[in-house]
Amino acid sequence: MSDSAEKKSKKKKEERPKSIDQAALEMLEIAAEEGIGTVFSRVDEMKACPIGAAGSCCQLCAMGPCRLVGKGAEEKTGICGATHGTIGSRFIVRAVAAGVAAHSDHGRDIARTLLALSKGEVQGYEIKDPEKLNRVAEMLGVETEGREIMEIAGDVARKALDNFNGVVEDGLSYVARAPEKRQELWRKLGLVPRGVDREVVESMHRTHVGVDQDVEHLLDQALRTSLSDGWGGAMLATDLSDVLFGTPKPLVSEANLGVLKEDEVNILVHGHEPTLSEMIVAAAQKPEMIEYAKSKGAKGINLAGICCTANEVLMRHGISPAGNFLHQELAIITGSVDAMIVDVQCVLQALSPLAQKYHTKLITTSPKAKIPGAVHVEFDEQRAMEIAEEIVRMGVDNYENRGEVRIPSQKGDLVAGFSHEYINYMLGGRYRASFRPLNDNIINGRIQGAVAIVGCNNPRVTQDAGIVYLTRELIKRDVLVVQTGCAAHASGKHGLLMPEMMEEAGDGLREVCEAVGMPPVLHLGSCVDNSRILTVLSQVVEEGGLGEDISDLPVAAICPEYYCEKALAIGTYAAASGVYVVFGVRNPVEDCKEVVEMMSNGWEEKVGGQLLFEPDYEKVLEMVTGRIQEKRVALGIHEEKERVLMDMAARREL
Ligand code: NFS
Repeated sequence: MSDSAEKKSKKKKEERPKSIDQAALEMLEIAAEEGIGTVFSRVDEMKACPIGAAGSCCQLCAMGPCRLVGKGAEEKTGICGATHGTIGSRFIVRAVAAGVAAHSDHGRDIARTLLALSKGEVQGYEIKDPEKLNRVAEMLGVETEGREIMEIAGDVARKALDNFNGVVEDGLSYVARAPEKRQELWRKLGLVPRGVDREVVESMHRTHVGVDQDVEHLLDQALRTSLSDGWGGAMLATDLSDVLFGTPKPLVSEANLGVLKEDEVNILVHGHEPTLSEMIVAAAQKPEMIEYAKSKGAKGINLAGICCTANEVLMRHGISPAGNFLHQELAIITGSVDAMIVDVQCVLQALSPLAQKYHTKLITTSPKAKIPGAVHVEFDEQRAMEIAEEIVRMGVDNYENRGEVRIPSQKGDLVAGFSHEYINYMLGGRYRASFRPLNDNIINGRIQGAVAIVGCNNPRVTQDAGIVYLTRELIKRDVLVVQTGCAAHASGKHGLLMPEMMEEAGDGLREVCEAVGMPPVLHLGSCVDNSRILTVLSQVVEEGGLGEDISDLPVAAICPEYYCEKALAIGTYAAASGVYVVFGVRNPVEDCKEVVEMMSNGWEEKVGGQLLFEPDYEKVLEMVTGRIQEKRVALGIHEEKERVLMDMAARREL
């Protein structure tokens, strides 16, 4: 690169805003003044390796690492003979397997908690949604008639564990929740997962050097493994969490660092699993604990969340999310976080040295995850409440050690808590809960289609920018948006989850939102709750009038700011379920042309879905709206209907 070109590109990099969130920008200024590094500054110091970034590096064995670069790179192979295609597919299979393992291990632990509860071996848990337990039992083939609730719970948990262990004939139980046609397709293609663990193990085996070397065959394994997450591990995690902790219903809350309180003990739950955070919620609300906080000079205890744990406790208790993935360090820099309790996933190792610079107590709790420098208080369901109280007390005790506190004022109002059950009820009413009104409004064109905007933040792109831009543009075009994970956090911070957003929606979507009383952007929960979206899609197909399979629906999914393997697992199971999926940031296998071709056109032909990568958000918008229109044409519902404003009768009909 010439000097001037280099200067230009440097300038360009400097010009890119780190975030569109004012709270983040304020905290970053403070961090810079104090010479504190964050993920935002480290990303500038660490140039991504361009060889690895595009999928041209294989480091699976000690003959390498091999780099397929330079003149004639496309024709080059690794020392073993592995082509770009093999290297890229192995990367995808392994990333999917890791993502599936993460979600599914989370699901397995919830199943184990349910089993322990059924045997009376845990403290503080109960079955909060017995009706859902019965519905799940039915799905899993567990007898409910005339049986005690704990007997049913025990069998449901065992059957769930069988799904993980692969002790299921004919594949995973929840495959039966998919539309008939989809199930047939999966069976025909041999894509029905045979057990979560089995698929993850086989993925690791097949990608070991010297085993599977065929792009299509390898990527079929990525599809099947991912399905064991979407229609297995994650779906069980969601359903069993609802059984244990309650099925979400809409509630109001606030999001962003502004939810932290200057005069209360701030305790942040961060990570993913709701088992401990549920207990922390209960412990922090105990009158004796609040009294204890008062005895230390605080006005009370303020619980808030980061990342997907935040979504779990938001959805069920209205606990405020303090921020998404890129906010975890910024929260500590406010100087107001007395304890940050983490379990698994998306927890930056940098938190530990950072917490030591401030007064924050960083507490690890999972038997699976320790961080040097953090205090480890291991979680154990048998003493769940005792441990939760111990942890809350640690936060309270730390209140008096605070130094300077600088909490940004920004926070957004939000509505969250849209489970698929609630959406059904909201649309159809208590006595005739159904997706009919949604289908009808898609057919008549008031709603053009639906798009899921999900997933992470990534410091390589401006925080929240893609999520917020695409959400706004889509609702303007009469596209209903559903969200989960850090994307939902972003929308919450920026006020996009409020019913008032219908003002920004297109006329058609706005009419429907007004009639039903729902926001045009629905928060469906944490990342494992993407499984709720699969359930909604299946029910919409079942309702009729929009084709026979998920791949017939005018829908798409976007993960604009992805960073982790879990996101790739989710994107892959969505594609395997027939959804058109676009990721932002960059294509991790860009140099592997065969792989890119297979995941786009190949998968379109095979499973009716695709997994694409496009960093330009305007192009992403074009791509997904184009897809929606294509599907409307295929369904024969594309003709512009004469716009008739809804009268009272039509509203009543809704
Ligand atoms: Ni999911 Fe990404 Fe992490 Fe949750 Fe946030 S980063 S893939 S959204 S917290 S898992």
